[in-house]
Amino acid sequence: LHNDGLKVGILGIPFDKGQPRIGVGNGPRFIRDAGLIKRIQSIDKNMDIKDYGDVSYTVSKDVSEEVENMREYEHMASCCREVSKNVAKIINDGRICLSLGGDHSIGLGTVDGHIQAKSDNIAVLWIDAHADLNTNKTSATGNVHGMPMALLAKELSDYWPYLPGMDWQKPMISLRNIAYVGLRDVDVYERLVIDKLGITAFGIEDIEKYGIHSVINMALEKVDPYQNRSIHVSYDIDSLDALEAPSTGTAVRGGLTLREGIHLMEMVANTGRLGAIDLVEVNPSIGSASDVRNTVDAAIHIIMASLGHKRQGLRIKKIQEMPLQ
Ligand code: 6HN
Ligand code: MN
Ligand code: MN
Ligand code: MN
Repeated sequence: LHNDGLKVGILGIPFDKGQPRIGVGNGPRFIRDAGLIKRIQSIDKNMDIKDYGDVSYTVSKDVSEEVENMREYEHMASCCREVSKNVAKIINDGRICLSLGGDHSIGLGTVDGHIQAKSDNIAVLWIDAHADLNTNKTSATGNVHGMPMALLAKELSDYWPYLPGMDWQKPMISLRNIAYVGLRDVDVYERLVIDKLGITAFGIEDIEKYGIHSVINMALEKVDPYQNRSIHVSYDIDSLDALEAPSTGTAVRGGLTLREGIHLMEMVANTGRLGAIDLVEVNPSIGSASDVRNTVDAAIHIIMASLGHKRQGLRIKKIQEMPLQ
């Protein structure tokens, strides 16, 4: 069958200090408790799935300084260092790394770990209502979950002050190898940077105009033109419409449908080059019990599509595999 031999490693990252709302740290537990592993295994009984548990960290001394307008900087820096090591290890174990957030500041660590494991040869799809491209100078909130892309981008490294305890975070990615999909709530300086640096960015109006299928083909063509890079999908659940995924801290109406989210993940799965997925910003403390159920279930559908689940049903290749004889 198509996904025979797929190997997956799951990493929980119960980090919530990149934004002010409590609860997002419980995302990994809720997603696991909704039967994540069983449901992934149902895609293919031969899939090799290993749960690496949750990342833990302590704030180390060399990160104890404050950085202006970055709330809980020392926690983010310390946590992401551990995240990066763990993600690199899982990928080096030959597995697709599935990271469960946590808020989106952990994307700094997951992308860094992927870069380390694949010696720079990665391409990033950042699926989000937001660009997460603020520096500490441009951010109106000081919330570091709005900053990971700006921390990762080579082209923006001169726009940061010295960041204590972040020397591990190198090398960084070129903005040529990242694309946004789903943007619809972009801050004024983020827009300026996207336009000035020519970042590939498909807003929700582009999806309206071209459809999700063409948008993903165009995005992959841009970030991975020779089709040889390991693909990292950083999936912020708030890319989905607030009606599809209400339990998230910065929900925005008018977003992707779950169908579009699933389809884009199916397309990435079909490349055969998926290296890592982040599923972030599920906050079980927001909304009613059924809001939480819907949001967690949407997250699991997105994950399953990325790991080869087919809505049309699996096609059996050889007649000998037929169970009904
Ligand atoms: N996220 N642009 C806003 C900020 O605070 O910088 C919102 C960021 C949201 C981040 O959803 O991952
Ligand atoms: Mn602090
Ligand atoms: Mn985000
Ligand atoms: Mn977002």
